[in-house]
Amino acid sequence: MNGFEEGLEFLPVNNTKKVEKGGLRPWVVLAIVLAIFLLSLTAGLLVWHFQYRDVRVQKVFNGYLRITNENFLDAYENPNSTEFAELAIKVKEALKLLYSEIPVLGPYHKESTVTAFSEGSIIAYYWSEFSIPSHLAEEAERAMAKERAIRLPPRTRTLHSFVLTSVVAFPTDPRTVQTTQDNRCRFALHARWGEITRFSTPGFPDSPYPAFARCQWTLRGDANSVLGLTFRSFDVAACDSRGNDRVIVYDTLSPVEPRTVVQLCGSYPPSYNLTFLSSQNVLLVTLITNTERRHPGFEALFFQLPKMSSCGGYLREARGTFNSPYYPGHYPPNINCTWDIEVPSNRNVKVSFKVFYLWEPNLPVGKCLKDFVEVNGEKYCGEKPQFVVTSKSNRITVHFHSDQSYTDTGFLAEYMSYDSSDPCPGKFMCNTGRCIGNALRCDGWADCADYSDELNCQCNATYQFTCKNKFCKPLYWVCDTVNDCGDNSDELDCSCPAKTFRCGNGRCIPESQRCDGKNNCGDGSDEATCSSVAVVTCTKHTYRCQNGLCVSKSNPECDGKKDCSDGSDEKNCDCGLRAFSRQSRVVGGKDADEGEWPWQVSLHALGQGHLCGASLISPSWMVSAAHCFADDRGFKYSDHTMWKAFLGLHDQSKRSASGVQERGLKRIISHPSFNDFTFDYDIALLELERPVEYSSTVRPICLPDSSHVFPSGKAIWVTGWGHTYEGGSVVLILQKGEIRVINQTTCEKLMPQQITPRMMCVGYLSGGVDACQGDSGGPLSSVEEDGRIFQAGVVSWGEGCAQKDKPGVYTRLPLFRDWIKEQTGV
Ligand code: 4AZ
Repeated sequence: MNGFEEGLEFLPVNNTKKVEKGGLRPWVVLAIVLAIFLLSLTAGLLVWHFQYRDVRVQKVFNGYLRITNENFLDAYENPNSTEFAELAIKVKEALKLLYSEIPVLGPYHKESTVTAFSEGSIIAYYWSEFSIPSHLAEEAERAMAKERAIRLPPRTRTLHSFVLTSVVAFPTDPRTVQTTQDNRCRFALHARWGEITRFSTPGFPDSPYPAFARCQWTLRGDANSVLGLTFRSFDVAACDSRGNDRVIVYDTLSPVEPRTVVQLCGSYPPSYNLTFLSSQNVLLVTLITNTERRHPGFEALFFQLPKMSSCGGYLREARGTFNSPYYPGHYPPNINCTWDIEVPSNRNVKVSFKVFYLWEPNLPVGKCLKDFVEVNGEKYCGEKPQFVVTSKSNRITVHFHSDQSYTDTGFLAEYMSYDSSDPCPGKFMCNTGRCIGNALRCDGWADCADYSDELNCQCNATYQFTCKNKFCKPLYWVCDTVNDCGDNSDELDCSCPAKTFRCGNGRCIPESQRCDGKNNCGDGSDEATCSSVAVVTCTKHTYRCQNGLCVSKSNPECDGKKDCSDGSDEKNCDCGLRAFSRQSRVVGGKDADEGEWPWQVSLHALGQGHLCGASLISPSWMVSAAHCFADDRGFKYSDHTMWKAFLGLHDQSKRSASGVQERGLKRIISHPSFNDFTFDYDIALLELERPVEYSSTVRPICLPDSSHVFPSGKAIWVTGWGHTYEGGSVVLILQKGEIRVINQTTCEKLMPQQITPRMMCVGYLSGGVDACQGDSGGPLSSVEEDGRIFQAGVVSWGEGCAQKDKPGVYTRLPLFRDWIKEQTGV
């Protein structure tokens, strides 16, 4: 046996001897090593090739292009027509040719699909699918972006027989990625002149829209029209960070993000203006749902309008108003308007923007990169409270620009001429140019957006404190643990020694007594802001769980955190929430929005109309004020048969509107200790003849536990149809006002000998916002932790309405928690 043969032999185990004896020649070893090396290299290359080199990613680009040398035929609207099919083939070929010129796209183009055509001359909507090696994916996107940037003219391409311009394609909007082609939820609608077309999510309003759905509505109008789209009812799953269910409206028939008009989710009250305009004769509405949450969806109307030939104009009157196109509907994308305002030559002009909503998602604040209003060379955008722009001459030019994506409500502006030497006759002028009543100057409240009404004030020492920054604030806000001045000067020198805690009522207690579960202050303020929850000895100021244990945390009920070991603090929490996740943008008004206070009830006495308010606490029970049911001047108000309760009511003139539930009363339980003279214990419980059904406008408010604290300074809402001024009359639309809890000592000083521990002052010492006749019995709604609304009090009495130093007086609710439970079981 020769050595070569030896080398080829794959060393049988029983032949070790040979190896030991003879050994291998070096070149044989080298050959083996080399062979192994080559083998591994090949294997590695193969692995790399299959694993990485040839890994492809599927990319879908959505886009549209314009064919300028062909005319639109009606048949192009129907994807099943032969005309559509023929044109689609030509477009696909043109696209193929176009991609073939781009090295990172051409070889990887799989197919293109034409989804629709619209007028102008012809716009073709398509998507193109590519299978691109992963390492080229980014380059391909860049190439496509470069292609988009070549907006034509100036360059026009002739591909086949087409003259193409504006070929654009965007990576598929990730929000619209479609896993299955489900034609059951695709609709094509065409508007007719003078007609309004209705469409809705499948099953609306009786059953919820499908889970995991991909629906789309292609909306069209005639050539040269634009479309208006109004969501009449809108309720899809609440918006969350994962961006689950949503409706997206596009100003084109391709779902491309840069042409989004609006993205909607959550629920909107009926008064919210959800009207959108297109810039052309098409709109695409998509509904994408990724949850199984059950919501009714939407009902929408659309219609066509003649295309606006121009907007803006020449305004030559001494005063007038103007607004963004289609206000209060959302302005259309892609529009520019200019208003040229000129007033008599000896006067100046000011423009006051009463409403201003030019907001877009994902934009840096402060820079007006997209939609804006430009006046005097300055751009304004976003959401703004009322502001004024003035000119130094008798002319001013207002320019409005809306870009291709995202639109908003727009603006409403008033212009007027003024005398530059006296710009606010009889009023105070804010540095922003706004004129406000003189009484609002130096009252402790910033009425000017820039606080200028509260600067350089001479504070009235009898009831005001002078902050270090020169603001004047009510004396009773000093040392109340709230930084009212802004520079904290009202909370310094609050004469509590070191290592002590200053209570909300001014008492000083040792720091060690804070958060020990005992109400050492007497007003609960030492237990109000404790982070950890401990089981403590029960007192009347601690929350008692169902298992009898008490916790140190104040107001733990229904705050979304389980504080009791048995979880009882989070039970029975079907209360205090509104049906609509979005609030209307009623501007500066005091009119409540529909569904904003769904627990508010209107009580009508036989033949006398609305007399009192009440609040709903369960399907059969309401809370009101006992004085509403005290017999008076021969009227038996204590007789339950003389009352009617209206629930879900917004407008007193629309008591038979759908959504309003009218009920008689079965029983009135006035508090046995109610004192008709002092109004002490001014609370009553009313049982409904028949339970109400909860709906978007009828819902209960949460009742606070007996240990619940509403600290002084807290902002609370008062609502009702009562008089809007002393001696006025009841109003039609439910009103709301924001007021603040006033501490008990101040309250007692303001109305000596009249305030009992059952009463609480809430309002402003400066007056202005207050409850009034007809609001009695209505609730004080306090927004608590986790957004839930608790009833803090019942409107009871006051010396007049909205007068200075005479805040409204309310019956405290927590004191009556056990009594309510005893009487009603709620
Ligand atoms: C009333 O007569 C009434 N300013 C209610 C509240 C207030 C005044 C009067 C508080 O029903």
